[in-house]
Amino acid sequence: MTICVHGLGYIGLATASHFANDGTDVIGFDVNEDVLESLSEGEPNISEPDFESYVRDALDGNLSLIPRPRPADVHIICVPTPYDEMNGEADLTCVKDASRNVASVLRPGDTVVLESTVPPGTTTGVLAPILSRGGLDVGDDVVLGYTPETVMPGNTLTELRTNDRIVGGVDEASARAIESLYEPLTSGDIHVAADPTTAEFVKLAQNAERNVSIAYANTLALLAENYGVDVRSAITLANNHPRVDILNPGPGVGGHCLPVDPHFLSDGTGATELLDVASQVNDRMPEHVVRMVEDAVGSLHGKTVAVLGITYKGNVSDTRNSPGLEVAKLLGDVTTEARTAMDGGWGESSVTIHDPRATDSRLQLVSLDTAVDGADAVIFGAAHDEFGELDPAAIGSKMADRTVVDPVDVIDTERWSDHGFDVQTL
Ligand code: SAJ
Repeated sequence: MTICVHGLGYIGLATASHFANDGTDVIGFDVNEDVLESLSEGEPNISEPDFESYVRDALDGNLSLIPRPRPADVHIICVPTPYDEMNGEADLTCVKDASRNVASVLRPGDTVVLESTVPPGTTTGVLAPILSRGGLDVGDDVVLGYTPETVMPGNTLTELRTNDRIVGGVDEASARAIESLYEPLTSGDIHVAADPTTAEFVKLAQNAERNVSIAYANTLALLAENYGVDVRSAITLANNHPRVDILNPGPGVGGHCLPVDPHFLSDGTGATELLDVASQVNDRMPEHVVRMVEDAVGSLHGKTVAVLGITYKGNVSDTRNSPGLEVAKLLGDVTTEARTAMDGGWGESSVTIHDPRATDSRLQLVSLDTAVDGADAVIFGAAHDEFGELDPAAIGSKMADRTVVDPVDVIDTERWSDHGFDVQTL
């Protein structure tokens, strides 16, 4: 059996490597030649070391890269589905392109699986019609279904091997064929949904639930401030109830999944009101963090603030929709176009940004020493493990004033307080 994976981003690469390392011949295709080139040079550019070496093993073994789509027994589509904000809908351009690529090499008896996160109805309403154009009948001639990826960036490999999977086929035979394809890959259970649309809905329901739950935690954080209550200890106490499991507050919700996926559920009926409010609550958190700094240092005018951690969460390199970066942008100009930290933004403060994991060259990232040198305040925007190890005495000795705002709960507040820091937390 040969599997062709279409789209070698984070998920496509994980999926392709997983099948290849399990002994299957895999061919990987991506429309982006730069991706193919860096992979063929053995540079997967992944921030998780174990995942990176896993991909290298696959490239040294059963995974080969191809410059154009080729026939294969199984086609797995793992392409991006960004949110088109202008039109308020999912941008399915890549899914349609990949479907056309698959259709161009499709043979009777082949299997096609979509893994990308998509609005309910995409597999049957968008993918199936494109595959049928050449005269093949989906279901009768071709196995077709949807199974979403659910791995947590930062813990990719473990979750790939252990997470349950949801599978939805266009008919019973398709569902069973896809179930047996993925069965050897995970120690988790495989759950067969009624159809692909249900499986697509379930994936969105999972991420939308998390977004709402985080909005609830953020709401509690705002309320707790009014009562002088430490929200994290309150949540820990509340979670002792057998049916309560509140998540953690933070500077906002970032990444390419949680802030986007709830929009994919929207069908224009207004039934998504709760999801919309949750997103608004989360979107307002970066502003709240800036206010926390402002309250601590007085006017931000002329002040220098160092933002440490601008990836969308701790221990990843991805800066998409990053709340920490949003905090920095509210404070001042953080792009390389601004050669030096500039006045501007919210309080005409200067902002410096440091991140040991981020790789976005458009950002004016500086070393830790440069970032904190002369700063009036430090904000932690992402909970990288490295930040938990920082020495408050060394940081404080470089700063103009000792204020630290930690909405991501990464430092030992008592330790930093002992070194004369005014510590603000969520
Ligand atoms: N966050 C909080 N408080 C929390 C948890 C997270 O503020 O208690 C923030 C994070 O800091 C980050 C954002 O939410 O900014 C999203 O982070 P995350 O770790 O919750 O999720 P992602 O986006 O990295 O991955 C999610 C996961 N979905 C679920 O857990 C339901 C992952 O399993 C999915 O595979 C992934 O989306 C995806 O690709 O859809």
